[in-house]
Amino acid sequence: MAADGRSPEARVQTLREQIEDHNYHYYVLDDPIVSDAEYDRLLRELEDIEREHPQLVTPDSPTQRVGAGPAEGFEPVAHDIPMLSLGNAFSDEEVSEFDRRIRDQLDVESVHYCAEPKLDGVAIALRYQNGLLELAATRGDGRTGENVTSNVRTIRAVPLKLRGHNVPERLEVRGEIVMTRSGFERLNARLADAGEKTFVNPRNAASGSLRQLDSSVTATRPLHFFCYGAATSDGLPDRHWDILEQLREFGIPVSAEARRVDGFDGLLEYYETIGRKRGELDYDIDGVVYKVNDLDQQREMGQVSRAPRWALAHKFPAQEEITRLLDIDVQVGRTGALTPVARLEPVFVGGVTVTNATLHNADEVRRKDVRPGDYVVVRRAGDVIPEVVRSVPERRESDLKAWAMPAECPECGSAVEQVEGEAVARCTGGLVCPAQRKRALEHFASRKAMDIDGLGSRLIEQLVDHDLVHSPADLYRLDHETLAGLDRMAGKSADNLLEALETSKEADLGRLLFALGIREVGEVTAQHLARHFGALERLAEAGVEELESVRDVGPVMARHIRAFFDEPHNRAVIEQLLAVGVRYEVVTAAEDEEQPLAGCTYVLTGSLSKRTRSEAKAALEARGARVTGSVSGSTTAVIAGSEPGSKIERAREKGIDVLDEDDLERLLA
Ligand code: 9MJ
Repeated sequence: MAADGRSPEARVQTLREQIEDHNYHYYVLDDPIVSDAEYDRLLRELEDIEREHPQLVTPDSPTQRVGAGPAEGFEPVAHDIPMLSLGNAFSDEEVSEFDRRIRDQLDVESVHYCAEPKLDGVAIALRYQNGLLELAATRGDGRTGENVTSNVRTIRAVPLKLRGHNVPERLEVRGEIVMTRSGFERLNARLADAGEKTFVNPRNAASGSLRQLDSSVTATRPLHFFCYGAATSDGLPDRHWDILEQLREFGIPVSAEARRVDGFDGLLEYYETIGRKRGELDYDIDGVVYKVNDLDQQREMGQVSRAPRWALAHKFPAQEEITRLLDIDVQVGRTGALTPVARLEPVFVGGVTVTNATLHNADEVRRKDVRPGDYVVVRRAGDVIPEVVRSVPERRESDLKAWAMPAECPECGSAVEQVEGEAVARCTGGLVCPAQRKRALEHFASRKAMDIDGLGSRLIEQLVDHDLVHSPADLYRLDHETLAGLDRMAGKSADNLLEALETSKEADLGRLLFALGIREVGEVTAQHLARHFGALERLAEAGVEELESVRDVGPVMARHIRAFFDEPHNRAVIEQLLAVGVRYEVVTAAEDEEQPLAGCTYVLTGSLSKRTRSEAKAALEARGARVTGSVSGSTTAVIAGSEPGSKIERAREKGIDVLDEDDLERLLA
């Protein structure tokens, strides 16, 4: 008997259904309903029972994903229906031409399309017979691929058995095996630790993992699968979109970003939307794919050589390019952290011309073996700052000297210190260092700190270089004449800046604390500190123990805060700020009264228009609420933006309130 007193057969059956259901929620609905630990417990229980009763093991059991040990090679597989390639477009004109051709040939006013992200992975065909995974084959040349079934069986996103009752007897789905970016980073870190060769990008990692001769190695790789269609529509609906929906119901993951769109304008709008989202996705895409939605219309369009005339890949500008590294400079940050910065031969990447890219820290330069004079791979993904990914040593022309962090700060000549166990090197000059002073002033004036409009980095550069400003308090002593005499400043802009400075004197304690630039103290923690202490003097006197009792403050931050106020120079800056007229309202109310949402727990889903999800989270937390990722009995309400996930349904099932964006704004107000 199994643990619950039922027969092992029955328990095995229940466990398999539960595990498959969790896979479905995780991979298809992208909305897990159990923790990883709970999932592992179920899987272990199933393994235990199957070990004791080997006759109960079936090929579609979730335990059969561990891989099988080394194979000789991969058998060729002929594709009954060839795997097509896609025509490419790199400009709006080419897309317009595509749409026009279809309208002409079909003799219609406007075309209904289905648009999908173009995943940058390994194309794969999966054959299901009576709902069971029978064969997985790579694309190969489109006619003949390789049998990679034992490897693909280890990928949890690929169902071994389809769900539902109307599964066709034979079904071949097609899609892309990808490695998530986060999984790729973890895998490379693991390989590097083990002294093994790392992968260049997630696509190579996915391909290398899928082509492992030992499927038990593939089983350890963070691979994912997204389906984008079926080989034939036998037994399926007659629109591409409906087919995708149907495949989802069979338990096959389909990208959540697929949409129905109309006409040329719809195509371009989709391209722009996904382009903006590209950086947030956890998998690489290199464009979007447009497909005529109606299958009859697809058949009427037909194909040229190997590419269908009813589909088009609209490519994004490349996110990675190779260029020459001219030199490595060192940039000094607000807290003295030194960042090596690559000076590059200009290169067009990710849609802009890049001349500088970060190298993060000296360890990274060493690990990537990047030397001035090298050719390097530069990556710019979305709005993320460009970075040097690696060097291309094959193109190194002669012996190049390895780079090292200078022993002295390039800006002020102070000693550079490398703290044991920390990756960053720091200038020890503090506010003597003009670079640190500039960064500190930029931070002080920034939007989330004192929000001093018109005080940008160019102006700060001049103010420090001309010795006009040493500390933030000096900003409030500037006069019209001095400001108007600076480069790019005139009477009007000087007036505006003086007015902005005057306004900023009415400070909010949280912002003022954030503006002071205490190490590790971000805007949210600064608000927590403000609420807890109410006045600067009280915070300045607080011991480490009391500091640690404040929300989000750990021992390291508590020490940084204490050290900040123990430094006489910092005390002097605060006194000067108060002396020049910076004031804030002393908060005396008890913490809970100040936290109107204390005790409430919210779940956010979908996209918001007025703020990002993380801004909404921070705003709720600043008012005392908790924000969690999944709906549970303790959830107060689910806040849903546009295109929410299935969390809404779960909330409705549990009778939990669902709020919209306007409700959220009212809540915060
Ligand atoms: C990718 N790579 O994401 C197709 N693809 O359709 C999508 N590839 C495709 N569709 C027909 N989303 C041939 C290839």
